[in-house]
Amino acid sequence: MEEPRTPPSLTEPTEAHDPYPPQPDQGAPETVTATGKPTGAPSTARAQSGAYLTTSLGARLRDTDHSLKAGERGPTLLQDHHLREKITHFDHERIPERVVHARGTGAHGVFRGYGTASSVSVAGFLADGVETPVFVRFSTVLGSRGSADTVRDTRGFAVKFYTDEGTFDLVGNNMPVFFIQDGIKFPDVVHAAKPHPDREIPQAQSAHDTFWDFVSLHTEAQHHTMWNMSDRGIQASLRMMEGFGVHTFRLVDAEGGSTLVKFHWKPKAGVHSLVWEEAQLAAGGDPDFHRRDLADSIEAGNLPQWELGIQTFPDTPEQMFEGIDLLDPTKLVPEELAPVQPVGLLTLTANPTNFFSETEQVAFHVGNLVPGIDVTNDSLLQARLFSYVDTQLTRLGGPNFNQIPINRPQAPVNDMLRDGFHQHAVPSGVAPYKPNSLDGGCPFHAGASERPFVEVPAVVQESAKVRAQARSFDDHFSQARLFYRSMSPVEQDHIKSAYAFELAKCYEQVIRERQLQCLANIDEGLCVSVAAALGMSAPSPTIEVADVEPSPALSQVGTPYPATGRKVGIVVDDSTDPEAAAAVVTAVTAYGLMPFVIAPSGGTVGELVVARTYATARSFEFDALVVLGAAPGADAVPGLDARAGQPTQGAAPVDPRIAVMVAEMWRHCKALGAFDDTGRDALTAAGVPESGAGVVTGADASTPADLLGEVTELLTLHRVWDRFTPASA
Ligand code: HDD
Repeated sequence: MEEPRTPPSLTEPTEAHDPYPPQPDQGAPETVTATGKPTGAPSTARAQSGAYLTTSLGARLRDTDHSLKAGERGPTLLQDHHLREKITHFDHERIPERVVHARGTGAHGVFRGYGTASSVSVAGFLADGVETPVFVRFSTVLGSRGSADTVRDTRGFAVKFYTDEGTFDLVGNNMPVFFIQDGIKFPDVVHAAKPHPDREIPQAQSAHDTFWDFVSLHTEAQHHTMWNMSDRGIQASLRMMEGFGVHTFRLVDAEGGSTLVKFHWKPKAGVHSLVWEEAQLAAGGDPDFHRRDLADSIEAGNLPQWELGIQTFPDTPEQMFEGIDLLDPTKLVPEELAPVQPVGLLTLTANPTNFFSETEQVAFHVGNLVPGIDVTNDSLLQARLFSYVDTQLTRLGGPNFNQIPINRPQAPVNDMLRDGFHQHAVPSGVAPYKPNSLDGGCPFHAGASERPFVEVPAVVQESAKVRAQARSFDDHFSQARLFYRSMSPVEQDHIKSAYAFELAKCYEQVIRERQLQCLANIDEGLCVSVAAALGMSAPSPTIEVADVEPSPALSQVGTPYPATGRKVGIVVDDSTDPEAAAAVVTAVTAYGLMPFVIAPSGGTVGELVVARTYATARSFEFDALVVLGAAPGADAVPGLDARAGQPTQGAAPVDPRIAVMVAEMWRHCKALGAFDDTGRDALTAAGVPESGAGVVTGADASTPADLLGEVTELLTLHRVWDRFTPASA
């Protein structure tokens, strides 16, 4: 009998069936909001149909594994259309990555207006109960498409609202201020922050000479740089990140009256960050840390939510508020002076079906406005109004990028734009011009009752053409001081360490000296600490900077948030009772937390599926850790990691990887729980005191509710802050 060429268990299934539908959490194209509107790309955008492999034009293929050859060992024939089509298409699969914000991840969702903004804006999607589909893309700024998620950087927070009145894009960041006051400086700051042009290093970070060269010379960047050096530069999760429209925008009411506003996104899960060591570990251990967290949370039904809020200011000719120039994007308005008023709720509901088609091809533009929302003269914003369409012409290959499924509006479209590369529409009629009689005058101008977009008729002062900025933009330091002095001691310590780290990575002494001078102007104590860490002397301030009232709302520490959706690692070993492990998982889930069973090897523990093995788990993945048992796995290498504490005499041996994990969780001030002697042994091996802050021990894992209750309580504050000993204490 002839031998099979491959073992039967390795053969492909042969039963013909239609393409698999999207996974439940990817249902975007066919998902509808509560009011029945489709979200995201329309279902007609689905690429595949039928059970059989075909050419791009539908001819069925019987083989895609062998090219057409003149004999089994002969040369390949030019006539092989399938070979040529397959390779040609592959050769052109990549498009240019975004010039900034190249690394990103997206999700579909829905926005529901509260109606609270209706007195200041006629925008339909802000009206009470109106549901609007959205697509959100989060990003880092500096790194390439394949760079790590947890680098120290600003994060993009771009939201596309597919409203009935056209598409509105709110293209913001996770920081409320920007490096520059005028968009003409954008190429400068980006060139300085991107990798050095000669060696193209470092990737995705600001810890290098050209960045610090620029920001220490161009001092209006100091405020944004302070945010980057703070914990805001290393956010714990995209779900736990604030968003800001940065610029001052205008809202327009039914009478045509306008109000100046700043947009804020407030995460329901709270605003939380990593610590620097976690960020560094994650960048190597899981470069996809943030995108995985977002997708996993949505898939688990733990849907991320943000409230959209506005700070409002009278639209006076001066456009100043409490001495702050509202057109200066390097300044924020403290929430204590202008409270953020909630106007709607964003919920992310579905992962993209296809990363490239949706997340990569989505094209945002600050000029995508709807009736009721308009721009101001902020010169940073004005330059952006040009840049976002322009950049898509190269990135997406022509002027028809709004016809790509993810960019298609959900409002009816009747434009007179025609032809161009990648034209997908088949417009009817013969008169794409106005006025016309041949198409019966269609399309018509919308009258006042048809809710057209109307620009605010703001008066432009008569003045000479100048290349200059108003004097009110000259203060570059007082708000950097405001931010620093609003931080808790532990957050201030993190800022000092971040400056010390980044400047120590610079090679040029003159750049360090200049940045220390900037820090002296911002806060002398900060400057002294950073200088000491660099082994340099601290300069004295050179200018007088206004003293500022701290804004407690800027601090991330101290406000409790629901612990829902936090990740708890549950460490078991081969001797753990599966029923006790199941009881712990049940309790974790009952508290609204996400359980991850960590076992010596893969497979199952009783009925539980092992989420991580001792080899694949690392501390940065979990917000809290609960240990039931941690005896060495069969693949453990004794003394694998020198940082693991040695077991004390008489204690049972603990797997060195778990000892490292417990020690890291302790160092990173995360909640720790241990059951029975077997769990306590892991604490001992890691050098963690049982009586330490945020350490909870329990006698019996089969009744875990109390212990998990305490862990949940600890998680509401994100970290066990008491464990940090601020240097300034
Ligand atoms: Fe920008 C992308 C946010 C200033 C030019 N920007 C981009 C993205 C975000 C921001 C979130 C990614 C969008 C996506 O996910 O596709 N940008 C900001 C914010 C700014 C800002 C909050 C200041 C307040 N940007 C800014 C200026 C310019 C640009 C001043 C140019 C004059 N930005 C671009 C761009 C990008 C972009 C080159 C690259 C990819 C894209 O637009 O679509 O046009």
